[in-house]
Amino acid sequence: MNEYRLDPNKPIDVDEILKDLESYRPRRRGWTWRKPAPGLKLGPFTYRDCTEPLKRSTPLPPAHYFDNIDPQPAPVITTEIASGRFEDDIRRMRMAAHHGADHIMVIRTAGQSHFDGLIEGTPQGMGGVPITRKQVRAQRKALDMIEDEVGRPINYHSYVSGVAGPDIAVMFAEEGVNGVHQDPQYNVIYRNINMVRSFVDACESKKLIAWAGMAQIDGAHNANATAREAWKVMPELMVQHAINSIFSARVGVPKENICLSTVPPTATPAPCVYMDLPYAVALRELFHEYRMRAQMNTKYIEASTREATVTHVLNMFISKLTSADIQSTITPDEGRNVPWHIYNIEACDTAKQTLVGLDGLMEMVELKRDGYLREKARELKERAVLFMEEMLDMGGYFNAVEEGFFVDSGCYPERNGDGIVRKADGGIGAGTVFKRDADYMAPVTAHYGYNNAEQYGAEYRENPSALIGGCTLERPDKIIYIDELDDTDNVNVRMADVRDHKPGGELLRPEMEWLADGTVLLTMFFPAPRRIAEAAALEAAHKMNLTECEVINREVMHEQDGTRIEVKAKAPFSIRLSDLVIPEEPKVMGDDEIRAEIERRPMRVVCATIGQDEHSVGLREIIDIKHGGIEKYGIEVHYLGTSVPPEKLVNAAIELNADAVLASTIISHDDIHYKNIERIDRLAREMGVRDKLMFCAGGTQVTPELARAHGADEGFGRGTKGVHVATFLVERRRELEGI
Ligand code: Z98
Repeated sequence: MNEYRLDPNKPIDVDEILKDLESYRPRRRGWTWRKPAPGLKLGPFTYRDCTEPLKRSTPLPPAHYFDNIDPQPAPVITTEIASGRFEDDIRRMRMAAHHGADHIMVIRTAGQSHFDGLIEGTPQGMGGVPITRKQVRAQRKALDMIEDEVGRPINYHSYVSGVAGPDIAVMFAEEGVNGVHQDPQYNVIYRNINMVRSFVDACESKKLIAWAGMAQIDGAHNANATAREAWKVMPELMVQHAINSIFSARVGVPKENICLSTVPPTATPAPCVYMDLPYAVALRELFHEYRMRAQMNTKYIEASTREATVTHVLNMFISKLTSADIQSTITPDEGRNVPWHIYNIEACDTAKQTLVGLDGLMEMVELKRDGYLREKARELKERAVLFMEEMLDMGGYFNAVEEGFFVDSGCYPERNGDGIVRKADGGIGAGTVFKRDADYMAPVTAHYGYNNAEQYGAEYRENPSALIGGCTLERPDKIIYIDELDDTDNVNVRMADVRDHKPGGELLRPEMEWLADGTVLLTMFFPAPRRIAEAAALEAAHKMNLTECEVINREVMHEQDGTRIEVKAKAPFSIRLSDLVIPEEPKVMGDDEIRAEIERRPMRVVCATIGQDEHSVGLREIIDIKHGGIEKYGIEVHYLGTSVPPEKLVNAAIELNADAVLASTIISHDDIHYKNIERIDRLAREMGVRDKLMFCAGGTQVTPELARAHGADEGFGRGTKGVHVATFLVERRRELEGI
């Protein structure tokens, strides 16, 4: 076993994760919920609905105003990762965990549902990752390390469905997978897998889910995403939830591990909260014994991150008003067909920010107990019950599916006759279910139904695998680990191709989903109609020497006056670390520290825009309290105005007995800015005050090096903030006084 551990100061080393996988064993089984911490105090605040904070994490952007606190909301936060290359997803998992995700779902490659057995090795996927033992083991191993780093268990998740459902369930139970989607209705309706086979397989799969303590998520939300008008299938969604939930409970999955995959069915411009909230209430009332996994609406998602984010936030508002045990985060990647690392992470931040922002909401507001909300919720439940009753009348689920009951675009009991029809003897795997022979014997753990083990002794009834000294669930050494089957399509080949860009090394290339993929996203605006703007954007990207340019989002600002375009393209170059000139990071002291120092020892500065220069905005940004300028630390500022001759500035400094002069200079023709800097330095020397007068020069064309070379103590260029100048002044004064 190798001793690799994550170093917080280094990129995760996927090579190390891949070492010794054949002997890696998961360290635990089962799903983990967050630990509530009511009354949690962090920085200056008290939280009501938060959970234990992380040991190491990346707080939200404004956290630096609040002691860098990073409160974690109550629901488990999901991110879906699906780039097709599991090795790159490992890096994304670490980022996601640091932003608060503790449920990592790996989407499967297109078509895996139709494989009738396990895949081995690590082939590359399309629209998802081929789920194999090696891939699962590597990611679980990486997550074991990541959870040590962030100090919170991370639930790893994928799908137990398709023709090979039970095979996958066994592998997941062996490999420490913590959560799964399992719902035979999904097979039947969306993958056209035979219904008898799907329900029989589901019994076996659910037994394994129960044995391994996995959380199970159903597939009802897929009806929402598929239906022509998603809000019309609300009654049906409840029926689907009911079928899978009670089925799972009967097979033995504890109710607290059965999660309903619920989606607010609609999105703006529909009056969505008015429609979605009664539905959410109805669901919580009918299914109060189960867990809610709230997924965001994806049906109406377009390619705009802004729009998707608003939908996500509105959906989380519903979650907050009703409840969510797991909050999913989906990104507009679904609309653009590219999974980008950064949008996964942003969506996790959106969830964290929204839910923490809504902390304590339910202490202050309450859902009305009567009126429209309750009447609508009741109506939806009644429709669902009627649906269920009609289904029973006609002989049950299989008959109902044969009659096209599901994903019909009418709101039951309305019917539009456009539901998905499947035949009980049709679909993939039809005719593959056989009655067990009388002497059938299965000496395995977590097996559904009668398995003849007790013919060898009553003690084997509950423990049939004892007959063979334990099956792979008890004896992982019996697992046959296959490393790779394909010499050309595997992780080693892919990683060798980009070896020179290994994170932490000399070469860098922009990346969106795979290491060194070169993908960039450009936002452009053209004062032109959409079609012209699209063509112009592509042309612009070509002129930037980018390749594989593709418009992935267009938003009309005005039909004639402007269109916003987003282009995805490839940058066909790499950047050498040794070629980079990385300027020193500007020093900044803490606001409180500067304030305390100025309070103890007041400071006075005189400032002006010098020469014949009427610019004032830049300097005012540095001074004014409104923009976070140096005034806010209590520094006494005397502003002399614009076009101030250097003599006047120096004289004023002497008269006022100032500690410092700040000279702003924007105009740069004939190097006038540096000439004026030199003049101030010379005048101050001539008047004998230069050694105790600090002198800073600033402006868009000023560089620190040249300002110093021309006699200033320091120069401040573009991007300077008040805090940079204040830090310099405080530190310089200490230096001059030998403190
Ligand atoms: C989600 N964004 O739920 P394939 N089984 C069930 C599913 O819901 C799904 C699959 C299997 C969604 C992801 N759901 C979509 C119950 C998929 C996936 O055949 O490998 O695509 O099965 O988070």
